[in-house]
Amino acid sequence: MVLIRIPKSWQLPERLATPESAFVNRRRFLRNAIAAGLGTTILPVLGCQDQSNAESSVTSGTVPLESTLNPAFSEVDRPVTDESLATKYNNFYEFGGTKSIWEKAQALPTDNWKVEVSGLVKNPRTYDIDDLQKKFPIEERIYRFRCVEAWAMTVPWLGFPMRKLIEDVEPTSAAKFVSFTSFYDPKITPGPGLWAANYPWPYTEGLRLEEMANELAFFALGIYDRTLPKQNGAPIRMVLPWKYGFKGGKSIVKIEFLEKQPATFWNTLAPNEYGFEANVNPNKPHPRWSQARERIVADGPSFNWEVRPTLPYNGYGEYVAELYSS
Ligand SMILES: Nc1nc2c(c(=O)[nH]1)N[C@H]1C(S)=C(S)[C@@H](COP(=O)(O)O)O[C@H]1N2
Ligand SMILES: [Mo]
Repeated sequence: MVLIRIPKSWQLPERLATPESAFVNRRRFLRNAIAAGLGTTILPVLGCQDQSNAESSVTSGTVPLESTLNPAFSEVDRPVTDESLATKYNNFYEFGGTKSIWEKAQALPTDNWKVEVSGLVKNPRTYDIDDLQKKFPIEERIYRFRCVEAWAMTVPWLGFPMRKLIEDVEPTSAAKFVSFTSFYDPKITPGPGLWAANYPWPYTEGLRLEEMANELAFFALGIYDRTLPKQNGAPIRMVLPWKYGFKGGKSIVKIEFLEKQPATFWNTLAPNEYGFEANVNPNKPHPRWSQARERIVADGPSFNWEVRPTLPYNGYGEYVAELYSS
């Protein structure tokens, strides 16, 4: 089959404006520093900072990743989010409780990563990331992405369907649920601070086995034609586009096939706010806010972001509604 690749919005030349705006800001800062009489002393210091910034950019440690665009998921009803937004506006509580954690997340040690798959399977295995890349053809899928906080993005993910991993490890007939555990090391992942001292680390998520076997359920190894940036959950994270974003655990180290429904992070902390199922549903408000609408993450203050009606199952009902018919 021949795939004709249409350049995506984020590949078009106007994207080149992003580094330029960073440069303009730096110049403005320099001008202000000089106006404040700091010019001579601050200049050499700035030179050093420039270098360290280059070493820890939003895409530090990423490399290009080849993929084939899956024609079933080549576009959605809205533009792809700018890479510079998707890589700088994150939730990753291991590194803090704000959206601005991308620099702190650079501390995540991703070399020699292992993913242990165990529990009720015929072939328990420990994969490294190269194994996964070689074993499973890497597809690109453009999915809508909806956080329970009522903001949304559109992300070009690179990875493989979770179903491929199921076929490889062969769950036994006793397996009904799957638990997914994220990287955790209190020396490296400090969490959001003292107010969150009781958080049930490590971050865990869970699915019913049939949910994991659904066509949409995806393991991402990359975004925007490169391997995953650390703040986005390098080197492997879950993507479940019909569920709220918190179901998609980042930086997965362990996958366990189980008989019983596992405990999960947000559900343990606040069961009345974050259910185990957590399907996107405009008619089921969060106890503290409506889910009828969502805001599309964009440059500038959030009150200026486009507001759209929330779609049932985030627009993926044709794939997943039958999982919830009984
Ligand atoms: N390990 C871990 N995974 C996580 C989170 C987290 O805090 N820790 N946050 C979740 C939430 S609430 C969302 S919305 C998405 C955010 O993914 P992004 O930063 O790539 O947009 O990651 C999810 N996965
Ligand atoms: Mo979220």
